Amino acid sequence: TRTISLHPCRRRMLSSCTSIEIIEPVTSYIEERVLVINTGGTIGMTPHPDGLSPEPNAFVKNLRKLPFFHDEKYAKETRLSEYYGDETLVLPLSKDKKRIVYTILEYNPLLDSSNMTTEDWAKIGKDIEKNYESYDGFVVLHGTDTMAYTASALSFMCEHLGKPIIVTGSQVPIYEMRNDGRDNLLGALLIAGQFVIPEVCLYFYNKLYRGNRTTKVDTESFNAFASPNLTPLATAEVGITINWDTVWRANTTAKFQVSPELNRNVGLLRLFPGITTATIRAFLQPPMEGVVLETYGSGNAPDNRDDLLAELKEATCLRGTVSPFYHTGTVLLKAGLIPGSDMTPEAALSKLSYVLAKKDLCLDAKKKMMAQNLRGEMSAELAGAKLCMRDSRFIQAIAKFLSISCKEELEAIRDALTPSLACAAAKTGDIETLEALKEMGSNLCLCDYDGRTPLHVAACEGNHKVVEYLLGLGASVYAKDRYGDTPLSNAVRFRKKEVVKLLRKTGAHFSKDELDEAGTELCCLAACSDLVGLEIFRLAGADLNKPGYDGRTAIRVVGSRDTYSTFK
Ligand code: ASN
Repeated sequence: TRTISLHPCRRRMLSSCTSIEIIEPVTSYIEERVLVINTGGTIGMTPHPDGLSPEPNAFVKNLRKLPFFHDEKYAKETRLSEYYGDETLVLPLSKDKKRIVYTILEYNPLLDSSNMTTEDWAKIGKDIEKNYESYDGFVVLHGTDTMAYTASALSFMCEHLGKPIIVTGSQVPIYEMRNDGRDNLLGALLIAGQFVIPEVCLYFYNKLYRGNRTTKVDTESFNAFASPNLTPLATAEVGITINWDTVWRANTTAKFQVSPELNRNVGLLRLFPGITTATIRAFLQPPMEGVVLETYGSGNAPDNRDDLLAELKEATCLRGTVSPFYHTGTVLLKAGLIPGSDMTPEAALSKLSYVLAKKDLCLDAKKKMMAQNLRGEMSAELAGAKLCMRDSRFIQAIAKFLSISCKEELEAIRDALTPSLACAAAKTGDIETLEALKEMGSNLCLCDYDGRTPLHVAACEGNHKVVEYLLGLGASVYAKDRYGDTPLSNAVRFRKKEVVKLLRKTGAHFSKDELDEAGTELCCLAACSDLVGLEIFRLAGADLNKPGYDGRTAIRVVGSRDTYSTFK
């Protein structure tokens, strides 16, 4: 075991202070960093003569005064502001013994979400991209009126996402005595800082939803959002329970990137009895490039309105929900419309906007993309991975031994045992067993009792094939074990060059702390002429010019010209 967490510069700052007693209690916690982007919304509004409006430069100051949003004692002891600036606060220690250090980036002007446009979505996306490697998770404070649109749009713009982005806000300003803002912000911070849920989510009234599945349903209740076609990803009651089987993962080995371009020539047309051809024709006129058509029931439209169908045939549209049970449903498919499955109108519209902005795709490719499930925005066919006693003699034997037979108990055994079994299989490179565990319904991205995932183990072993296989299933490169180690730091420690390369390609990176600490480690390696070690650190993203604790760089330590030229 090693002591981790505090930033080395802060550790050094602390060790230079005279009172030694204060150093001990604060050095053994893992700090997680969250960036809070404050775009506005009711959560930070104050009353003005014309009604509620956002209050600039007040949010951090006010949170600083609330003990459950800022632990002043810890901040002082660890010189938090000195290191990260005045916009950074720290939550009290979480139940899991983690410190969530969060920095607030306030937009100017702060906006009521009714005033937001696609440009604001792009700005949020770009700010996340700019800060992606410096934080473990992101919280976006936002007004509720258009929150479901923003969450949907961000989910498409953020490609190959590996970290949580949680959009939240409130119905009542955080400054009022009775409000929902405190619970919403606190819940979002705790989830973003402690769980690697690689999705754009929306957190409201103790529930974490997939952002592109939500819609605002109530202006009066604290329970303002619903996710009609998908159960929540997590619930925050006495404890926070994550529904890991529902979590969507980008199963690629590509790096995170934001695609901020959106096409604004899109529209949402709701069919209603008696709608005229003239209305439809006017709606479909240029510059309109894409339309989401909200139909009746399970995707039906009148089948006795040739005039209307003729207008629609002219266009390329998307249908809200589809099940071609009725003749009134099949007519739309025949008219060339793309079925929208169970997408919300918000998701369908922002997806259309995102897809139409892809300049390098032809119309057919765009149509194909619209019909694909890109970010879990529509229901996919179930893989049929259900636990069945017949499937595993091992689980069956344990179940028999423990005299249990009901499905829930079996699933509990499966969930308790399979992470360890999967880690063991990853160690020996046994993809067949991993495959069998997956078929049994096990989630190979989950961690064992020590927070270690099969990807950590495969990275230690340098098992390239297993690493590739697990990444293909969406295993997270950002998972941290109980010592704060990621698969990348494991691969570096055990010098698995090819695995380091693959993890880097997938977007893995050293944390800011690791990068700062690397200076000293590099000097030690240089002092022992350990070229392989230096090369691994370079491949993992460390800067060979980073000075160590005494200000010297590894290159200076090496001294020899030959070695120097290898790393220049
Ligand atoms: N009008 C506010 C907004 O969307 C509503 C809210 O945040 N509750 O910004």
